[in-house]
Amino acid sequence: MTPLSRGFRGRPRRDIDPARIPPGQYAVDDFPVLSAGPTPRTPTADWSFTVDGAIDAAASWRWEQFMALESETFTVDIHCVTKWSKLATSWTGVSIDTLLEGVETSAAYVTAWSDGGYTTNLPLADLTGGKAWVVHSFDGTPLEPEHGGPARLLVPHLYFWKSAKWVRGLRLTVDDEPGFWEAAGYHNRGDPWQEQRYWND
Ligand SMILES: Nc1nc2c(c(=O)[nH]1)N[C@H]1C(S)=C(S)[C@@H](COP(=O)(O)O)O[C@H]1N2
Ligand SMILES: [Mo]
Repeated sequence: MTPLSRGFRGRPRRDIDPARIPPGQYAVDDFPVLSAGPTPRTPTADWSFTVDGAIDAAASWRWEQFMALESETFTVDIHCVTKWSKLATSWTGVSIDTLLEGVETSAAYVTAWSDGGYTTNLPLADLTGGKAWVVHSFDGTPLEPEHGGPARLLVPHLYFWKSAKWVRGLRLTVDDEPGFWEAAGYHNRGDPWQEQRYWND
């Protein structure tokens, strides 16, 4: 019998290491778009990124200033609460550690806010220590507006709703303030490995 080339039966799926798929998730090859409203289109000429709230001095970068910050290109897996995971996604952006350099704060929480009104809340500790970025490129090309361009938050170790698209700032808060989906019943933290999908999970 002629061995059947795998190529004749369609392209085999990328080898997927099951250990990289959190419980209840499945891997996808495409890149779904999930937006709660219309896609804002802020020209980079009008764009800025602000860190403010419970800190002594707010900081703000215009687009050119932001793009001049030290950036990193890195590969991570992302996990949406609607159960798709996308492995080995490549991004370029600025580490939150860089954006918070020199910031003294008693705040333990952060609200990320976006053009269009979206917000999401996170413990400050989930944004620091090399775990989160504001990214401007996906796969080596400028981030598409549908996926959050010109820039989005990326917090790959939490469900993807924490990765605010069209992000414009981080507000440091002393008290934890539920964001858009968190106030609507999604889990406050959203760790995919603990399946923290909804408020009581
Ligand atoms: N500003 C904003 N950010 C957002 C959302 C949104 O509706 N608005 N949706 C969130 C959700 S639920 C997911 S799964 C991801 C989807 O990102 P994608 O469209 O690039 O896949 O963005 C998150 N960030
Ligand atoms: Mo999502």
